[in-house]
Amino acid sequence: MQKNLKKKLSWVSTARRVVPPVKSVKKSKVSITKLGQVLGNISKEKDVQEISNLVNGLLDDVKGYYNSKEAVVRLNPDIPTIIIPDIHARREELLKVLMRKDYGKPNIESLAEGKIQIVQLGDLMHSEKRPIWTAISKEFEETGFEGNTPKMDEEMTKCLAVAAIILALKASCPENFHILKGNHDNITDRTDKKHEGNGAFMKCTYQMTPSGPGEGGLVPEWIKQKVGENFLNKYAKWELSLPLLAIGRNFVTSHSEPASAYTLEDIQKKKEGVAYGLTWTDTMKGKYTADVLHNIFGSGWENTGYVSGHRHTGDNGDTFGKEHFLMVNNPTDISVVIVGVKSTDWKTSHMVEPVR
Ligand SMILES: [Mn+2]
Repeated sequence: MQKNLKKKLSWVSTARRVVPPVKSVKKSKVSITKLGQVLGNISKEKDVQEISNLVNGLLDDVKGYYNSKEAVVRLNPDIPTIIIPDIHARREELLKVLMRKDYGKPNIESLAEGKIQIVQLGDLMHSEKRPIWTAISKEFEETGFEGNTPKMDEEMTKCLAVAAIILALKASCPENFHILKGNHDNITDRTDKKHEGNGAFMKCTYQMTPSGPGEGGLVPEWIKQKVGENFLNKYAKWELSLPLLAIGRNFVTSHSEPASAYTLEDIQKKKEGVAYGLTWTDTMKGKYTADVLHNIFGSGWENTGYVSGHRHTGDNGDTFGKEHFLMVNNPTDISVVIVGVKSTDWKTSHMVEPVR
């Protein structure tokens, strides 16, 4: 690996020049074409070492934008918002969202020009396809992830590419691009429900390897072998610094629906259980969403809406018959929620768009 390191690092430094360090970036000076090219390269890149180096550098670039005590993002009320729910390693689908022209030009260009903002609801990793994890579990049983691991390399290339795209967007457009923590944003597969909101998981692996690690545990095993423990800990620290909720002009959004009638203060102070209750909540069909909207918007809450991802829905999301709650997480294509600024009424200001 050492002999190729110089060559690999030169690729990274080229990419890093194109996605400039955040401190020198001004919105108007971001080269959109070049940013687009870098994102295109990331989407095709196959070399795990190069991508992890890129992610490693980008984690440094975004450091100044995160403070683990800030759980709430206040969005710009004057520009439209695109909400992108769970990604789960779907890098091509994510790029389709960025290249779509919802406001006359590619969304990534509108984003960098400050004309729109994007909120991504977390869950970057773990493909949600059982056959992939069956093959990876077998690979782990046979190799312990030492030597060649083509199946897990393929999965992790996609996961790390998604992370690189998200981090590059944050580094280039820090004021207009936001990511909230999802329950899968737990790269070490830790369990600390009370404070971190983290829980270990296996969704696609349990039937195959009842005794082995789930996909949550396979990821850190692979990273320790192929990338290193420093990277693992650095990435985990970033995940824990992610905010939990974003407040727009007439909506709020979090990874999962709220598990309780949280107040703004509960969320801002990350009171015990809040991180878990905004990232892991199983389908309660919007039981507490109206309470949270009321707590945040006061008497005007009836014109507002709550958007979450997390549980699978069809193309157009699911309202469970509730006007003020929209759950969107289309497991095939990514469906996005677009909230315009022409109307102040939630019902007429948003739409759900499957991206194909
Ligand atoms: Mn989730």
